[in-house]
Amino acid sequence: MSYLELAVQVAREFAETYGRPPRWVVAAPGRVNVIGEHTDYNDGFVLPMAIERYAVMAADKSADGGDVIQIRDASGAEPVLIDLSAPVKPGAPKWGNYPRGVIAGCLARGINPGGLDVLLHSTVPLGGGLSSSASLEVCTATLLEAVTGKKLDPVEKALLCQKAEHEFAGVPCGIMDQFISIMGRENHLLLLDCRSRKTELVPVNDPSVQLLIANTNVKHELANGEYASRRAQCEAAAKILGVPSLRDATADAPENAKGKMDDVVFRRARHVIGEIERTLHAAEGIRASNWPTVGQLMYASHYSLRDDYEVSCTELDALVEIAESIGIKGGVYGCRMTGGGFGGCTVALVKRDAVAEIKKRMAADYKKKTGIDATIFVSRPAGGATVVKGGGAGLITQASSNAAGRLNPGVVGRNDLAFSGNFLKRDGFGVVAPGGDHDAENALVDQISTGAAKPGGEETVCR
Ligand code: GAF
Repeated sequence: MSYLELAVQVAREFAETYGRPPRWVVAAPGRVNVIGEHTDYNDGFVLPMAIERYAVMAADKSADGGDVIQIRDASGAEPVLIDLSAPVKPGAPKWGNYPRGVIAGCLARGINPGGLDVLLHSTVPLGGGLSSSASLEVCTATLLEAVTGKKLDPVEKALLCQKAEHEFAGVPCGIMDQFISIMGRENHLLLLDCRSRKTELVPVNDPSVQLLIANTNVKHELANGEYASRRAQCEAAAKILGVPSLRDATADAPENAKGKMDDVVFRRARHVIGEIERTLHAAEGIRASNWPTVGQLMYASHYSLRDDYEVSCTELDALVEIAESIGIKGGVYGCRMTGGGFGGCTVALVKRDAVAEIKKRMAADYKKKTGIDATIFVSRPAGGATVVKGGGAGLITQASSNAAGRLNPGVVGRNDLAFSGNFLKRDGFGVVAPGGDHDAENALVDQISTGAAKPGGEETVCR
């Protein structure tokens, strides 16, 4: 489902819940990290993309005019109530700590939306390593921007969301997830230098490949404590090597200092230093559409995460082994675990025309090996957080120009159809672009009707 279709659905759910239509609808995507794992908090490089799975919030000013933000969740989780007349602190229910932390950060910057009635609906799988928490944080910050009309600088916004996760959810995460949820761009990966925070968009427009995400549907409990301990081990390694962070260490530094560090710290450092190198090589490989090389780097990343960093698990390893046994002949260039680890998802680089067969094989073999049903889907690189309704003309117009821009290389999908004024009007979204410029949408609809462009089905169609 495109974010527009999802937004329309969530707007309806809001109306069912609160008895009136929402004034604002915003969406923020989850992400899959193609390579560069556990490098962000070592000042290294990461190469994620936003995915077509979103946290969406529909909202209106609170019906009673009070100072409470109430967030209901479409899945029926316990609602969150945040009273803005008192200091905002962590509390119950736990999932509310992500929005609470973001709201506290916004209030500290003078971004005060007043009381709100909010409905949240997320299609980012929880605990799947696809950044359900970061998408929730970024979605909250985007909502507050839309309501108050005060726009945060994107880097400041990412750091505010990261701080919420550190201080309200107690997870000492890096900056990758929040950055990509904000700065994702359709059909691009984001090469992020986590030290300078400089970003480079790396286009992925070869229609012969796709990224296939497979959810193990397991999440091992130790994840949070282990994450913090990895971070501490990296800091210990950097200290022993006499560098500000592992980003600054040379490839042979851990080997040369082996006598000074225990084996675990040595292997953690070896992973991070090697992974930073692999990420830069993979970006080069993607720029050159050198898919076999990118695939090999993905496998190397997985083995290093499994053996040196020890954040994989039998279920993730099973999926990677299955992918490897399918091999390039069967359409798989490479595969690795993605995200923090201890469960969650793998990401595979695959040939587009082999996707259906690969999905079938991975699902069947995984079930045979583990007894668990995997959830497997493709996603093209999606755009970052968006105000779908109520934010003025800007974003929807920008989205439609992107769609129109994409017509020349000839990529048209279901998302693009959603930009047609008809779709939006039919679903009561006629006001999304008040006074906005619909030329790009009209051009798209014209091209579709004359056959110059083809709308897709579930998947993007490439010509
Ligand atoms: C989690 C964290 F939130 C990220 O910052 C990153 O460290 C990732 O694990 C591992 O690469 O998603």
